[in-house]
Amino acid sequence: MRAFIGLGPPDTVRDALDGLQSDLRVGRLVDPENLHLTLAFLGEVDLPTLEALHLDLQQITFAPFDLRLAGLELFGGARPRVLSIRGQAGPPLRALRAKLHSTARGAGIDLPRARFRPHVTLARFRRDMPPDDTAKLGRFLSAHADVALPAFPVEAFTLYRSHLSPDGATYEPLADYPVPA
Ligand code: 2AM
Repeated sequence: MRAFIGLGPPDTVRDALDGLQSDLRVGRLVDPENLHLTLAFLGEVDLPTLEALHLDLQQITFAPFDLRLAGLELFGGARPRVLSIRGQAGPPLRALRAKLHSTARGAGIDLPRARFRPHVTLARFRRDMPPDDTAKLGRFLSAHADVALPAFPVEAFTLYRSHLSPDGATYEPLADYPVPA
């Protein structure tokens, strides 16, 4: 199955992102319950490997830290494909990601060494965006590019299964790994 490890924002942040998305009149919006920040994209993983990983993830400890989402970014150059909001890549977030990556590698999962660009994807766009939509997207960015949400505490990470469908992906939380009390 296709799986990844990520952070699900608290409801207050989901609501704020939902409010922001409702001003965006173009593209395919990510449903509020699917909003997340990916820490480790695992790709296709078989069940025994995922079960082994699950046991290893339960052993991970980290101190809770604050995360802030701020600033919109568009990917895809002249033909934007994705709109996301940036996560601040402070040392605690990087340290947690590094632990997750080494744990996943230890469980036999081959992770590509990509640069970490923490973000929450808000919407996806068709490559052939009509000019009207391009203009709407431009207006949305002028109004909201510098959005900054209140920081929230990260006290757990989540293992997700990704279900792909023609209507867009949905993400099913399989297990939460809270910091020990
Ligand atoms: P995206 O939001 O930028 O599309 C589930 O698909 C999650 O894993 C999404 O957050 C997605 O990022 C991310 N993802 C999908 N494919 C990926 C890949 N090849 N490398 C890194 N992250 C990926």
